[in-house]
Amino acid sequence: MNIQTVASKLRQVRETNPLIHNITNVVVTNFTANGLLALGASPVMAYAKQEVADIAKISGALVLNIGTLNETEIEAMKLAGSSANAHGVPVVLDPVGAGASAYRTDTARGLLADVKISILRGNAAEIANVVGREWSIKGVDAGTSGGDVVELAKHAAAQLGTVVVITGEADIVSDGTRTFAVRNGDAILTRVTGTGCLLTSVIGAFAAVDSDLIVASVAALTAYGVAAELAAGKAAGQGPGSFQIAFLDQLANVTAADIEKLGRVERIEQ
Ligand code: ATP
Ligand code: TZP
Ligand code: MG
Ligand code: MG
Repeated sequence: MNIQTVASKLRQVRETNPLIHNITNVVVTNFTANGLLALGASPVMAYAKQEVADIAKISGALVLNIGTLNETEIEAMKLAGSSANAHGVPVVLDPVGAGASAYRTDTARGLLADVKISILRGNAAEIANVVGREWSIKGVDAGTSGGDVVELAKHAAAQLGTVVVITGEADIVSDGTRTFAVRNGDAILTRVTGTGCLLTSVIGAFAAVDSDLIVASVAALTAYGVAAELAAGKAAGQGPGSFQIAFLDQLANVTAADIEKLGRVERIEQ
């Protein structure tokens, strides 16, 4: 996968303007919709069990996010997921806070059991807890325990039969066989809530335009990380509030040429 291929996926998202069906949490709903619009995708948030199957089947991707979960929403996620599966629509899952409570861990595992998930995206603690490994977590934020994130991504992908994306200072993508690291982004992303959740939906937008889910994930992470770096430059010396606005602007303004110049993608051979 060369950087030109990675960069070309951003153009494809903007040309295609894919509809992304999100069943997400109440914290990040508006930010996610605005982020997808800025990038060049078309968001829809739809939760009612009476309609989720219809919306999922006409979408380019379905994104499930358990950030503020409840029974009604989980039921809707399963209905939407089964419709997406039946119609060949990729499903991306963000297991927000898995490991922080048994309910979150069990729900994430239940969704993986009942719905064919194409891509699972979380921080290291969430992914570790989904596959039954010890890893400390503080609410919805990754804990501090160090560990081999590359090994974890490969193990989780092989165990679950999905592409796994683990984010942090470096982002790791693996299907259990092919593994890549993306080293873009800025630490100020950790000071704005929902930057992980929006990223999961952005991965959905790229999965809508490329059925190679490794390429889609790497391209999404690179575009997102480069946009964040450009935004951090624009908002330098200010704070997370200014960064959040600058970041939405850069999701709209980042170009394929920026990605070719600034993208840091590495294949991991081990
Ligand atoms: P957490 O709740 O642990 O913050 P999250 O769901 O918000 O998890 P992150 O891991 O923060 O997800 O990933 C969101 C974005 O922030 C990704 O693009 C990731 O690359 C970026 N990111 C996270 N930490 C850093 C860091 N220290 N330096 C640069 N970019 C980072
Ligand atoms: N609480 C429940 S969901 C949520 C919070 C703070 C948002 C988490 O967003 P992210 O993208 O994982 O930082
Ligand atoms: Mg974060
Ligand atoms: Mg998160």
